[in-house]
Amino acid sequence: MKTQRLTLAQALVKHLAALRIETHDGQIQPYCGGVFTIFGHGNVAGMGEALVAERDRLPTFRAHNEQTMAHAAIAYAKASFRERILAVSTSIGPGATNLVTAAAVAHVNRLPVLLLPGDVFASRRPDPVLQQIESFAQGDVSASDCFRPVTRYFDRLTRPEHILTALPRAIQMMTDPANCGPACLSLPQDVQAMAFDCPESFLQPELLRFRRPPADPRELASAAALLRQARQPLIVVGGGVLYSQAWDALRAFAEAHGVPVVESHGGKSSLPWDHPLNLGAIGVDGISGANELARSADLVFAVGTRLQDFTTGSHALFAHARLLSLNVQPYDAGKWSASALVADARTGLEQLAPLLQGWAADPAWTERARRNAAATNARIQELTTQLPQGVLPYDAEVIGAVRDSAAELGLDSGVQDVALCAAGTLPAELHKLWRASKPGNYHMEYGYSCMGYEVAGGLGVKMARPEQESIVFVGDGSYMMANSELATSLLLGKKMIVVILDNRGYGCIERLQLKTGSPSFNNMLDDCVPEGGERSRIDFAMHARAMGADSVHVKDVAELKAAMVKARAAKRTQVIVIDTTHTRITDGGCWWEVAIPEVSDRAEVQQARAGYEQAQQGQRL
Ligand SMILES: Cc1ncc(C[n+]2csc(CCOP(=O)(O)OP(=O)(O)O)c2C)c(N)n1
Ligand SMILES: [Mg+2]
Repeated sequence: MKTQRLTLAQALVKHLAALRIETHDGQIQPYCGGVFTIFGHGNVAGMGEALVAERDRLPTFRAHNEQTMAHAAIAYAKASFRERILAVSTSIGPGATNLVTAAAVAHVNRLPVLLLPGDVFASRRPDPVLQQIESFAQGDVSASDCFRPVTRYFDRLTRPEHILTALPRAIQMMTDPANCGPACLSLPQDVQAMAFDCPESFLQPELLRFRRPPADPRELASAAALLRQARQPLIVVGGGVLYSQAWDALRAFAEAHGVPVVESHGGKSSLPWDHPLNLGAIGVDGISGANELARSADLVFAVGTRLQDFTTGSHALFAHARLLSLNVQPYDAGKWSASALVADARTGLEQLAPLLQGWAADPAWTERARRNAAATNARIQELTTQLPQGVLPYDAEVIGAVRDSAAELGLDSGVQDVALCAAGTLPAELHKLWRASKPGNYHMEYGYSCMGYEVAGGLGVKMARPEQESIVFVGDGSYMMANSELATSLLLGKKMIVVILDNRGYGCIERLQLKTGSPSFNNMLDDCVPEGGERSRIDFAMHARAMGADSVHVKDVAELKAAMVKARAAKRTQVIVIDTTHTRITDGGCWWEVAIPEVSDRAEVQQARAGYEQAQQGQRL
C-alpha cells in the first residue's frame, strides 16, 4: 500500500479538496466548496498549515463570528439542495461553542455542514490549556461534547489515523437523504498536528452519488389504495420535495389527478406561485384560502415534510383528514399515525403513478381549488400593491415593492430573486405573499427560526447561486442579533441586498404577548427604557455603512422601490432600511398552540386561557 506521511489536518484537507459528487442532474462537481474558518490557538497551526497548502483546490474564507459563518455554510447547502457543502473550522472553547447554535439549525433543518472545532490536547500535557472548560467529574469531557445532541455524527479524533474512518462516515451521513444533517469532527489541537502514514487511496476518494431509495411494495400498494379512496385529497409539500428535486414529479402528480398543492415554509417554491393548483402557504403562517381548503380535505398527502406545528396548525388544521406521509426518513413518515410511505420523494411519486391510473380527485374539489388559487393570487396582488396613506407601511407592502422593483429593470423577480428570512413577523408575510417561480427561490430557515441567520444566510446563498439576486429580509431585532457577516460579504465580493424592516422591537412577540393576555412588556424598545436609560436610536443605515455596505434609509414604500431598482443594478452589498409598523399583519386564520397560564389575576389571561382550552379540543391526538 502506498502511503504518504501527513498530519491529520493535511489528510483531512486533501481528502475534502479531492471529493467530487455526481449531482442529481449528472454533473460532476467538487463536493466541498471551501472552508470558513476563524483561527485561534486550537486550529491555526494544525488546520491553518493544511489549509494554506491546499488553498488553490479548496478555498478558505475568513469570517467574523463562528455561529454566523456556519449559518452561511448551512444556507449554502440549502441553496445547493444539499448537493454541496462548506466546512467550518474553529478554535477550541468559545470558538467551538459559538458553533453549537448553528449545529442545531442544521440539525433541525436536515442540512449538511461539516463542523471542525478544535479540541483540548489529547495528550493532556498542558492541562488546563487556555479555554479548557474543566469538568470536575468527567476527564474525557470538553466543550465539544455540546455538539453531541445537535449533530447526526459526532467524533472526537484522538489519533491521526481516526480521520480514515471518521471523515468517510461523516460524508456518508451527509450524502444520505434520510440521515442528512450536520457532522462534527472534533479535532484536539495536538492530534491535528500529528503525522501518520496516510494511504494514498484516501487522497483520491471515490465519486460520491446520491441514492433514491424506492418504496416497499406493500407500503406502496396501501398508499395507492388510500389515495384511490380519497375524493378531496390535498398535497402538503415540504423541503424534501426540493432536496429530492421532485418538482417535475410533483407537478405531474398534481395535474394527472387534479390534486391541489399547499406549501410549508420548507416546501415553498416546489411549484411556481402561479400554477393553477398551487394554493400557496399552509398552516400558522399560511394564507386563508389554503387553510380554508385544508379544513375540508379528506386525505392529506404529506410529501417530504416534517409536519412541524406551523404546518399542521398545531394539529388542529386537518385534524379529521386521513394522513398519508411520503418521506425518505421513517421518523418523519410515521408521525401522527400517518400511513407511512418511506421513499425518496421523486421515486415515490413516480412509483405511485402507474398504480393511480384513472383515479382523480372529485372534479368539484379540483375546481374549488383552482378558483381558490386564483382568488388567493388576486388577493396577494392587492395586499402587496396598496400604498399606505398617512401610516407606516407593514411587511406586505415592503414585499410588494421589493418584488416589483425587478420589473422596472425588465427582470422577473420570481425567477431572478432568492428571498431569504428566518424569524420575526416577516416569515409569516413572506410565506403568504412572496412569489417564487423556481425551486429554491424561497429560502426560509423555519426549522429553528434562528434570529441572526439572515445576513449570514444571504452570504451563503450568494456563494451557492452567484447568478441570482440574494435578497435578505430582516427585522431590526434579528439584524441586531447578528450582522457582522455583512462585512464578510464585502470582503469576499458576494453581493446581497439586505432590507431591514425597523419596527423598533420584537414586533411578532409583542403581538403574541398581547394575544396571550399579558400587557406590553419587554419587547418594543420604547417600552424598555428604565429610569436613567436612554431611548434607543439605532441608525441602521449608518451602521451598515460603517461595515462597508452602501445603504439608505428610505421614507416610504415608493422610495423603497426606487432604492431597490438602484440596489439591483449595483455590484456590491446594499442595505435598505425602512420604518414599518408591527400593528398590521396579513391574517391567515390558523390557530397556533402557545401555552397560556392556567391561573392568573389578569382577566385577559383567563379569557385567553379559555380560548386556548377550547382550541385544544380540535387537535388531532
Ligand atoms: C436566537 C433567537 N432568539 C429568540 C427568538 C424568539 N423570537 C422570535 S421572533 C423574535 C423577534 C424578532 O424581532 P424582529 O427581527 O425585529 O422582527 P419583528 O417581529 O419585529 O418584525 C424573537 C425574540 C428566536 N427566534 N431566535
Ligand atoms: Mg422588529
